[in-house]
Amino acid sequence: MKRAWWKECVVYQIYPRSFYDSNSDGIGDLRGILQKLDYLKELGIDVIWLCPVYRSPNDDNGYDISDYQAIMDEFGTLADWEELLAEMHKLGIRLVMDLVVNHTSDEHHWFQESRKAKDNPYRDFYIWHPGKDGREPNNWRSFFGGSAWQYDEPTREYYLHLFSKKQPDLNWENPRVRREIYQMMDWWLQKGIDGFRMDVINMLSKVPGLPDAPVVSADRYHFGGQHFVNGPRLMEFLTEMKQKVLSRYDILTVGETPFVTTRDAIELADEENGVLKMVFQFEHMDLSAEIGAEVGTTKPWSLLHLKEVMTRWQQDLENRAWNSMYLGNHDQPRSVSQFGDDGQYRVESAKLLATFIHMLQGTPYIYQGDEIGMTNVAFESIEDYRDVATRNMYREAVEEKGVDPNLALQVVHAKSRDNARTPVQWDSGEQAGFTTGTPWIKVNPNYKEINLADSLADPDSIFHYYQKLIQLRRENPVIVYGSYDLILESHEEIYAFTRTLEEDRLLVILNFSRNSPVFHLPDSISFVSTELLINNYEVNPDKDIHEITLRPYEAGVYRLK
Ligand code: TEU
Ligand code: CA
Repeated sequence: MKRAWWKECVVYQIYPRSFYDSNSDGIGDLRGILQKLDYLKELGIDVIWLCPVYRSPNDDNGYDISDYQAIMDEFGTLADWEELLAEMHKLGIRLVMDLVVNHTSDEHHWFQESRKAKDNPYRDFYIWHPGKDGREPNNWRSFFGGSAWQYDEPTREYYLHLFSKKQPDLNWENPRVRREIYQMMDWWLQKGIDGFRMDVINMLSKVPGLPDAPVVSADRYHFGGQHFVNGPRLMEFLTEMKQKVLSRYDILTVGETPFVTTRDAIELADEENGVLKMVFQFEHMDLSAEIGAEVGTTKPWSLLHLKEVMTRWQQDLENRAWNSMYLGNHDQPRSVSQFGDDGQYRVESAKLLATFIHMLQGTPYIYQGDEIGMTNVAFESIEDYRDVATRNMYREAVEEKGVDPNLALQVVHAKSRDNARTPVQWDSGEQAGFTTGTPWIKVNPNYKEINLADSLADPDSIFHYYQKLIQLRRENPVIVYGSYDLILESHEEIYAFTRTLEEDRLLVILNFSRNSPVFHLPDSISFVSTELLINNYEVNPDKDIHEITLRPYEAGVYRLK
């Protein structure tokens, strides 16, 4: 594989609203991030992916943008942002900005114009259609519940919104839209940013005629992905974007690409001439949480499935394309709650999951708070939830489908995006040290046991374990570039694999269970001696690794010499 800084780096994702509040209004902000940069430097990360900080009415916490070239008032000013970027660069930390161009806010001036009249010059910036037989133009379901169409009185037509009705989809067929977007991207790049994370970038191109989705249930609206995921003109649009903007900068570009196969990913992030540097795909996440799933559905996952999916991605992309490694973000439940054990083995399993994402091929992404093992939250009332998707789906389930409210709330507890959006737990003081005001969303009540101050004081903490993993990755090219080989393929509790780069070989052993299975090294793997790189329990470094009785959620990495 070709060497590149964006393959070697570790990314830390910040959801600014919940990171740190510098002025007591209960909302995290840019100066809050500035104040915590030393902490991030100490953790050792190289890049920050900053979720949207642009002007927004916050229907979807910044993913509904009303001005791409202004900072959201609650977050600060453009001057604050510039200071943040300068300080980051001084510390050697790069900045990747979120790019949300599948849709804008309905309060963006383009949309304000667009909705006024059918002959408005901005009309074709969005996707408008007359109704069909007194109903929506087609049967597509919005990711956030209900129809993907909204009737708009002034012109008596519907506009398309794959997400909330305050997020109208842009019409990428219109060259003027594309030109405006490219100019805006260039404006940020000229300010010196180091890349873009591109929100639902594989949904830009819709199939002409916008055909109905297949009817799969008695519901009125259905998932229309086949008509807008990796649509007919997607590659053309992204090739143009690369040509006009991206190719002129040495940047990290990562496409958030739900529903892609490894083939799609290779096309998008091809090692030689891809339009993006890497994809951020969801197949492993979808094992336990269907994207856009309705309230009322939860899905158990199994280690064998996880292995199958991860292994396929590792193998198919090898020498061809680059991937992102993550187990949680701002749209997902907390990784330790979803893939580990957030009770008795919280610390062990959080370290195991960290080992997992750092030891695979791909760029690791740490979501804020995962480095201290923050967990899901279970608010007592739906009123405590803020996420538009959670609230819509709860309402739809309870009011329209008659789902028992307690059951619906249980699903919210397990799956709500707000699990990841409670404030970062800085210390054991009031409001977890996040704010001295009233936080926009409640803090997780477990902050007295789980917080950063305690993690920093404890040499054995999850934080220090992450620090060590990041350091190891920096020192060992085999972790970044080595090829992946699965061993013990059908073991139901142990996930083990090797990474090989020329003469250098690592063995990674992960016990994904609360039990104590025995690890037997396959005969095919031979070596003269071993060196222990990291383990989440005390171990004798000279231990014979041919047979190991693993402890619950034990994770270990050995060099085979
Ligand atoms: O997410 C895209 C996406 O597919 C998710 O909304 C997903 O459907 C949902 O989170 C299921 O859990 C991106 C952003 O990451 C998300 O925060 C935005 O809400 C969304 O796009 C719209 O911009
Ligand atoms: Ca604030």
